[in-house]
Amino acid sequence: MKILQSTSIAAIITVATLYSCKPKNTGSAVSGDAAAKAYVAPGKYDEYYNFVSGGFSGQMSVYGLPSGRLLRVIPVFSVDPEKGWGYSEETKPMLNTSHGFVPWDDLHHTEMSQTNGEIDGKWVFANGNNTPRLARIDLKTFRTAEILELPNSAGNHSSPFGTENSEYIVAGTRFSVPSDEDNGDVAINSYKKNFKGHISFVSVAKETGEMKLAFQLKTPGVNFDLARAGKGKSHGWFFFSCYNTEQASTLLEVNASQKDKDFIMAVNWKKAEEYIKAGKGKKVKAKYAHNTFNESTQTANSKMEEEVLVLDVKEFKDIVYFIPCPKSPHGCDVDPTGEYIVGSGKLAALIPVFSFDKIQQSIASKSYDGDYEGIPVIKYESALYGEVKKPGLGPLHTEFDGKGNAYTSFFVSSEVVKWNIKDLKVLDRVPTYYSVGHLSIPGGNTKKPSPKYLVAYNKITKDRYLPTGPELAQSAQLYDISGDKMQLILDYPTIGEPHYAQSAPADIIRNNGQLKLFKLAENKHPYVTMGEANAKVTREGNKVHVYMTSIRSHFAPDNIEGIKVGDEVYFHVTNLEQDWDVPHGFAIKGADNAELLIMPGETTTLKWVPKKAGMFPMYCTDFCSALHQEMQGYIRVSPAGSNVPLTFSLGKAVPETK
Ligand code: K7E
Ligand code: CUA
Repeated sequence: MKILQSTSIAAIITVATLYSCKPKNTGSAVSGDAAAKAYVAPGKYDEYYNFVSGGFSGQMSVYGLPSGRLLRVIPVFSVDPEKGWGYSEETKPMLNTSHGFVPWDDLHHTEMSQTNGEIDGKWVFANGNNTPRLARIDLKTFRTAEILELPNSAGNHSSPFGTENSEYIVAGTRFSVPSDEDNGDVAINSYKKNFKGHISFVSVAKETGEMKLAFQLKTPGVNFDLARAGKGKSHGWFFFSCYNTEQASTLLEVNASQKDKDFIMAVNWKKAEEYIKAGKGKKVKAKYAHNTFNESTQTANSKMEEEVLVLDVKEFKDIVYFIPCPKSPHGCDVDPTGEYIVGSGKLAALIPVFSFDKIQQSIASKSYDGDYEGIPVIKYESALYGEVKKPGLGPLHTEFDGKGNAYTSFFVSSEVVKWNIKDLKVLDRVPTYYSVGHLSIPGGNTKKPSPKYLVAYNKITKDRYLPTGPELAQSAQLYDISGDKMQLILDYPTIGEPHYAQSAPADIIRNNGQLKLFKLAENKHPYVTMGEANAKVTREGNKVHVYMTSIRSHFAPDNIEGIKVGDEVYFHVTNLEQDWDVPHGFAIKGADNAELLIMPGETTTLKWVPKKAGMFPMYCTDFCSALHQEMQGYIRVSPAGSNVPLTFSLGKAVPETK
C-alpha cells in the first residue's frame, strides 16, 4: 500500500503490472444452483432491461437481465448498416456537427431519465466522448431521437449525469481547451494561461424530452472526469471529480500525478440557475449542432446554434467549491440519501467518503484551505465523513443497494468490494474476470435502488471465452447481491467496450407506450407514397425521385428504365405494412452506402448515383414472407445523354422501345 502513496511513476507501473489483469482463480465457474438464478425460460421475459454503453463502438446495447440475452443494438453516435442508420437521407443529419458529418464517437455513460429520483422509463441519455455530444434515446422507439453538440468542450467524459427530475443533464469537459471564441492556435505549453474548463447544463423538456444548452460554467483549466447530481437533501448540488489540477499538457501519467490530492468540485447549480435567471450570464458566440428526429416526418433536422450563456465561476463567490480528494479521482458517486459523496482515487489506497452536511457547515464557517485559481478549497478533514481503509487497489466506481451498502469496483485488484456506508467497514469481496470498470445495480445511482443484481463490466477477458484472435469480446458478469455474500451467477460477452450501464424494471418500459408501428395515415414524410396506385418516378433535371412502396412480397414499381449515368436517384420507400415486426429492406447493386430497413408505415430514402450504364437489380433484404426471395426488381441505367424515356411499372413488361 505504501508504494502507492509514492509519486514515483515506476512504483505505480510496478504495482499495475503486478496486479492488473492477472488471471487468478481461472477455474471458477458457477454451480448449477447459481446458474438457475440467471435462467429465463424460452418465451419468458426478463425482469430488467439493461442499457449498456458500447464505448468505442459508439452504440448502446440492450440486454435482458438476469438472462444476459442481447435484445437490441442502438446506433447512437455511429452509423449502422444493419438499420441504414446514418446512411439513409433521413438519418444523416443526426450525425452532423460543427465539424461536418461525424459518424463515430466514444460512448461511455448511460443515464436514464428520472422523476422524483426514480427511473421513469422515458429516455436514456448518452455521452459522446470525442466530438463532444449528448444523445437522447427515446424508449418508445429505442431510437436516437436527439443529439446536441457541446461547445467550448473536448472529450465529453463527465457526462451525461442527471438531476432527480432530469431538470438538467450535465456534461463536463475532459480536456480543458481554449474557449471556442478565443484563438485556439496558441502554444500548447500556455495551458495555465489559455486553457479553460466548461461544464454544460442541458435542460430537458418535461413532456418531449427536448434538450437545450441552458448555460455553461467556465472553470479553471483541469480535467473533469465523472460527476453525480445531489439527491434528496443535496438536490440542487452537483459533484464532479477533477484530475490534472497540476494543469499539465504532456505526459499526464506522470505530470498529472504529482499532487497528493486533486479535487471534487461541488457546484450549487440552483444558485447558478438564479444568476442565469437574473441575467448574469454572458452570451458567448459558439457554433454547435442540434439534431432532432421528427417522428411524424421520420426525418432528422440539423440546426446550427450560434451562442451560449456562460457564467465565469470566478465572478461568483457562491457557486463552486473545491474539496481535496486523494490522487486522480475517477468515480464520484452520491448515495441514495444524498448525504454521502464517494470519491475514488485511482491511485489511492483508501476510499474517501464526504458528508454533504459537513460540506455545508464548512462553507458556512469558511473552513477553507486557501483557494485554487480564486475558488475556495474546503479543508479535507472538514468535508470528510470518513475513509474506507485498505479496500483494494485502484478504486473506480461505486453503486448503492439502498440498504446502506456501497459496492466499489477495483480495476487493479480485479474485484468488487461491498462496504457499509455508515461504519465504512468492508463486508465482502468477490473477484471479477478481469480488470473491472463500472458496476451497475438496477437503480443503483437513484434514490430507490432495487438490490437484487449487480453487473460488473470488465475490460479484459483473457482466458474466459474461446479465443477469437488477438481481440476478445469484453465481458459482463452478473452477481446475485440479494444475500449477505455476493454470488457470481452469469458471465457473458458484450458489444464494444462497456463502460457504465443502467437497468430499469422491464414493466416500466414495456408499458410506456412502446411504438409497434408508424401509422401510415399519419405519415407526414414529404415523399410518402400512400398506396401502390400513387407509386411513380419523377425527374427534375438530373434528380430522379422514386416514390416506391413495399408490401409482402413486392415493390411498386419494380421495373424502372430511363435512369442515366450522372443522375442522382432518390428511392423513397414507404413500407405499407401495418403489422408489428414486419420491416422490409431495400438494397441496390453498387450503391455506396447501405441498405434501408423500413419499419411498417415509415418512409425512408436511399440516395444512389449510378456510375456506369447497365442493369442494376434491387431487392428486399429482410426475410419478410415465404416469397421474400421474390421481392426484387430491376433498374436500367443508360449512358448520359441517352434518350431512353423514363418509365416505371409493376406486373407488366415495360413497353418495348424500338
Ligand atoms: Cu470508468 Cu469512461 Cu466511466 Cu470507463 S469510465 S470504466
Ligand atoms: Cu420484404 Cu423481404
